[in-house]
Amino acid sequence: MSDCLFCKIVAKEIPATVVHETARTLAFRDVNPQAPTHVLVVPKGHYADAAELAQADDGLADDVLKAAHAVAVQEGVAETGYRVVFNTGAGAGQTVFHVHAHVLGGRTMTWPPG
Ligand code: D5M
Repeated sequence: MSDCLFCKIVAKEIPATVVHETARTLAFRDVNPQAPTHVLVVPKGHYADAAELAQADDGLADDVLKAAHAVAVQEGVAETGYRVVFNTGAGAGQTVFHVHAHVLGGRTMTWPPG
């Protein structure tokens, strides 16, 4: 999508700090980190949200989840615990409508989330 921020990051039209990449996913640091590790994992193709990603019938959701775990291992937070969050819909706080998994770690997480 030509006007999608994360499509532009995937296309390298907008800079980002990329930390992990596979054939179908890209992971880069969040510009407004909420934890010592805060990385966003996106599919390179455009899906608006987790609901759309869940309907992609080619294992793409698996790829995103596996990339999220690979990022957690790479960042050194897999052992201590990390959180994977898909804000889905404006009412849940989603602001960028290209699906992304937030990978958060490096601090104690509280529950329930706000
Ligand atoms: O999360 C959207 C996230 O995207 C939010 O945590 C900020 C982040 N963001 C916004 N612009 C950028 C750029 N240019 N690079 C990296 N991260 C960015 P949501 O769940 O939609 O609220």
